[in-house]
Amino acid sequence: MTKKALITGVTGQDGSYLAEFLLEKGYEVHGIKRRASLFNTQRVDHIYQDPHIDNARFRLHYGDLTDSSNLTRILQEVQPDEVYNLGAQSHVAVSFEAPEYTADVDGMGTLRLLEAIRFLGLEKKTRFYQASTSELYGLVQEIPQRETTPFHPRSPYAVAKMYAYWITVNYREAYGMYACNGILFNHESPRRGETFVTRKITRGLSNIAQGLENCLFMGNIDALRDWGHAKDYVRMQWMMLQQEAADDFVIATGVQYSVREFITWTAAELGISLEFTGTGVEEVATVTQVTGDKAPAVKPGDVLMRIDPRYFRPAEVETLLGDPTKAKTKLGWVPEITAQEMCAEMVAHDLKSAQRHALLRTHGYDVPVSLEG
Ligand code: NDP
Ligand code: GDR
Repeated sequence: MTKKALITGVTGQDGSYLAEFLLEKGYEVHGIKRRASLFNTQRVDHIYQDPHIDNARFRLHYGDLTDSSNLTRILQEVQPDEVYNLGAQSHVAVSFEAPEYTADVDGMGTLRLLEAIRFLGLEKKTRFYQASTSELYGLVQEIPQRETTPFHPRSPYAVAKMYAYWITVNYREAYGMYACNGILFNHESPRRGETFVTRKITRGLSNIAQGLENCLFMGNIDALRDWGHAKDYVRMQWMMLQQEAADDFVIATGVQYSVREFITWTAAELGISLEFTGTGVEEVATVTQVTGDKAPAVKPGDVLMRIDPRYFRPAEVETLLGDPTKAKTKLGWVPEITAQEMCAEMVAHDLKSAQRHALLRTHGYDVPVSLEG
């Protein structure tokens, strides 16, 4: 029997990698996509299958985590063996701007999905994965953070995700559902949203290297994160649903770097050496040397990065470092891609895009950088 999976957030970074992964495993994959004025399916276009052909194994459904009736109807139609709840307003800084919406989608949305599963009598058939987050640890109580570390969320996003975490545990305990939390630390890729810090850096510096932008404006570059690759992390999401009993797991690499280090790696990938001088909001990164041919628009003395306090958050998570021992020992999961390798892959992707854009510009086709992708 072909297994069926339903993914919320299929148009996002993780949703696209997970859909690919499950299709390779032979699953029939259903994804929930929000209605938008643009297609917004760039991350899954390469696996799209025309629904008119026989045996199409990838299908998209219009839906939204704020709409119970819609979730119930899709679940009833699909009758999935596995549900992966990846849909969320996932930007921490944006959650301070839109706290109520974030609570509705990230917190209540999880409840709506669990309740729809129960209402349809699928609670013994359907396994449920909840995209929990290292942001739950916020103001960290223990280093490194593990499954037993107390939570102290520091943003409306993290507080909403805390509700989602506990309602998942509650449905497991109350109704015997196979429901798991993956407490995932930051994971990135060339498909990462452009406003998250790693992608902002790889894309921004690649654009600067090609003369499309002048300077990168950053927030707290002292922040420390445990960065992994999204491909490694979606594999683990699936593994968590294949166990005998449902459980919660920290997914992390166990290695931590600063945002400043990520800027340095990115610049190095482009053949640029940087020197950081000044402190606080006065800190700048200046070019000391350029080698190779990847950054023709950059020369020594250029200031490539400045601090803009508008990227500071009302409450910051300064440091996160995960302990993935439980995932390694119980599930045999080991991340295969290092943060530096991931950075190189992201730069290669963004540089190619910047070079294409620069070429178009040279020939008089001035597409806005934001639309060129
Ligand atoms: P993305 O922001 O790339 O994707 C989020 C997805 O959720 C998109 O498909 C988005 O749709 C969808 N979505 C947003 N609002 C709604 C809504 N109201 N109803 C239905 N779908 C909605 O996030 P990631 O792929 O990076 O992360 C996946 C999940 O994992 C998220 O829940 C995130 O909070 C969580 N997480 C992520 C980590 C990371 O480092 N990446 C770490 C820990 C947890 P659209 O394309 O239309 O915007
Ligand atoms: P985070 O990721 O908040 O950890 O949430 P993000 O990449 O946005 O920030 C990481 C750290 O970098 C600092 N920072 C900046 N961040 C952004 N976005 N833009 C900047 O200019 C900038 N300058 C410095 C931030 O202050 C922060 O400390 C991500 C999301 O994917 C969540 O959904 C997920 O739950 C967590 O990771 C784990």
